[in-house]
Order: sequence, then structure tokens, then C-alpha cells
Amino acid sequence: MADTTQYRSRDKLRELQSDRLRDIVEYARENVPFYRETLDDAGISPADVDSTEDIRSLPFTTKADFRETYPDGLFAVDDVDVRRIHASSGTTGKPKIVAYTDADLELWNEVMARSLAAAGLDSSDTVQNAYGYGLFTGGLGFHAGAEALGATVIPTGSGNTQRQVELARDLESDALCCTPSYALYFAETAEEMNIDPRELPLSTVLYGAEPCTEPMREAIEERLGVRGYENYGLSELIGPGVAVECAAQEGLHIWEDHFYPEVIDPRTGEPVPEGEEGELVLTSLTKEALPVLRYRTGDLTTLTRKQCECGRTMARMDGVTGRADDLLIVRGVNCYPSQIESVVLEFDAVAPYYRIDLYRDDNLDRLELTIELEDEFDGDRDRLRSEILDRLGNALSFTPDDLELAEYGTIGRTEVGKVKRVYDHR
Ligand code: DLL
Repeated sequence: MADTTQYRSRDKLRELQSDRLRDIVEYARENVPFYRETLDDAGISPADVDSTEDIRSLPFTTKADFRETYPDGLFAVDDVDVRRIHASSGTTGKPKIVAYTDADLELWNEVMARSLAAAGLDSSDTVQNAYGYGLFTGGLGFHAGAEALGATVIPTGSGNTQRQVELARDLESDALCCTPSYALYFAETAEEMNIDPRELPLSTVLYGAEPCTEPMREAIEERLGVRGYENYGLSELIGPGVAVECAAQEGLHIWEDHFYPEVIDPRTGEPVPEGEEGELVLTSLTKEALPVLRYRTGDLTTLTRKQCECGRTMARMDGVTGRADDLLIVRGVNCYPSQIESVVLEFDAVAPYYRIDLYRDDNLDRLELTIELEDEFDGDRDRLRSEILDRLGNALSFTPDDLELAEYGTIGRTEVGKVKRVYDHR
């Protein structure tokens, strides 16, 4: 049956969201002592919440709240009703533990199946799932969603890349699900095996879990001969399947009937005008085991509610340019790793691999940028270096203290898990 939810009018959607918001605030207050306390402290009774407009009066939930209530202080159901646990390991401290009831798993399947369908897949497709299985939500999230769609799933998980290339060829995988950095690693591995990755049957890559700039997406599409569709999500809300690109590739549709989005100024907490960049805040409208109200994701993006050419009415977010805490402040100049990535990857001679090292010498910050050259590069390195430095200076008012042009293949590749490109030695 066709899913009409994604195409309903904004007015109808708002009505549904308002109903669900009222219910979830009441449900969270009744079942999670943490929410009873924070709502009471803010002087808010669920009866004050009439429509989505009122969401602004609710207090935020933060990563620190997950840490402080570790492991299960935010759960709203008894153990007997928890069917599955996942966890997301932050860079510091304890992992955030998240839980799902049967109904939550069904909801997850539904939004993942929708996400895969929006990216053009259907039950005739073979989906090779190279996201890690285990506590990470990527593996099981994509797996169950692809099954719910009726597709054939090959659960390779991450790693073992030579075998993955062989399987993609022999089992004629149509789609590969993986991080953007892994998609490139997969292409490189195929080349090393003397298999042209463009000749593989793959036509789609469903990438996510890490930032991916436009030039990085182009590199993936070009090297693998595929179309890339971005998927965004986070464990605290559900996992992958919060938002995904459709065929128009003009932003990621947020499945707003389940996840209510806002974008705020991370410094003031106030909403920013539509189209302006800020921190994404999400409220789960239907989750049972772990309802979250106004969760500060830390992810920076913009939001538009203009209708998409695909006909879906659900709001779209831009690809996440970075996290509020990824901001590099080097001698008073602010910039994000993704901005550096966008600039350097505009150069054809530069391969899509780089790293940023930060040091502090005599109380002064120093940033070293290492970028890889394409294998076939035999041009003038000094000239290329000064062109890149000029371009960085013009585009970002920023020049690294050191710019190393490394040989192709010298920067470590990430075969399992999320790529790390910034090393702060300070
Ligand atoms: O990474 C869920 C996921 C799996 C999404 C597979 C897409 C595909 P966590 O491990 O909890 O969950 O990490 C969530 O990863 O807050 C973002 O900072 C980042 N992230 C996720 N998707 C994207 C994306 C999964 N498309 C955190 N672009 C989020 C940029 C992303 N960053």
C-alpha cells in the first residue's frame, strides 16, 4: 500500500505533530522521573502544551543528561518491555545506552524502509549492509529496514573488504550501505584487486553516520559509478532513519511524523529563522522505551519546510556540516573540518583523504593539514601547494601553519567504525 503520510499537507502534519507532542510530554512526565523533575522545575504541565508552537517552552535534553542518568535513567518502560539495547560511544566518558520496545523496533523498521524507498530501492533489490553490527545502530538498523522493505539483505557488516568486493560482484548487490569513508575504501580495495569498481553491479550507496561534503560525495559517486543517498540519524533518537535524501537530492527529508525538528542558536538556545544554520534539536514524538524531549544533537544544519520537487511535504535538513564541538579555533579564526575538506577537494590533484593535527607550542595553536595527492599526480607541487593555501585563505580566511602534500595511500584508512580526521595533541 502506498504510504501517503509523507505527502500529507503541512496543516494536517502539524495537527498530527501537535497531538503526538501533547501525548509524549504527558507520557514522558508520567514514566520518566527525570522528565517529571525537569518539567516541574520549568513550571510546565503537560496541559500547557497545546500545539507544536509550545515546544519552545520545554526544557532541552542534553548529552550530559544521558551521562548523568547512565545506564537507564531515561528509560520509560520496565525491563520486561525492553526488547533491544544499543549504545553509542562518544569520544569521552560512558556510552549512551538506548532502548527499544517491540513498538519502537516496528517504528524503526518503518522509517528505515521509508528511507530506503526514498533512495529508490524496492523489494527487487539486493542490499549489502556494510555498517557495523552490534551495539552501533547502523548494522541492525539498515538490516531490519531492508528486510521490512522486502529487499534481499547481505549482512556483511564492516571490514573484510576484499570479500565484500567479491560478494558485491558475485551476488550482484544493487546497494551498499556504509559510511562515506568506507565507500571510498571499498572502491580502493576493488582497484587493488584489479576490479574496476565502476563495473560492479552496485548502483546506489546509502551513506551516513559521518559528515560528507559535496566533493566527497562526488568522489564516491565517481569512483563507484553510483548515486549516493545520505542518511542521518542518531542512537538517542532511534539510530539511522531520522532523515534521508530522496531522488531530488536537495536535502534530507526528516520523518517529521515521528521526529520533530527545530534549529536553534547553540549559544542562546533560541530558534533561528528558517534556512539559517544552527544546532539541530529533535523531539521523539512516538518512542516508548526512551522518549526524548528537545534533544540537543550538537549537529549543525539548516532546515527548510518548502515542498520538495519529489512531492514529499516533510521538512528537509542540509547534510550535517559538523558538530558544534568540532569547531576549530586557531589563533582567533573559527572553522570546521568540513569547510577545509570542501576547499581542498575542489582540486582535482587532491585525493579524498586528509588529516588535521592540532598542537600548542609556546601557548600558540598550530594546525597541520596533511592531504593526499592523487596517484597519477606528476605536476608542480610547489605551485599546487601555494594554490591550495591561497584558496583556503580566500575562502576561509585561514591558512594552516603546515600543509603537507602526501603520497597517495599514506594516510591511514578506516575499515571499521567512524573515520577520525582531526587529532588534537594539545
Ligand atoms: O551514526 C546512526 C547512523 C548509522 C546514521 C548509519 C546513519 C547511518 P550514532 O553512532 O549515535 O548513530 O551517531 C550519531 O553521528 O549525532 C552525527 O554527529 C553523526 N551522523 C550521523 N549521520 C550523519 C550524517 C549513527 N549523515 C551522530 N552526516 C550524529 C553527518 C552524521 N553526521
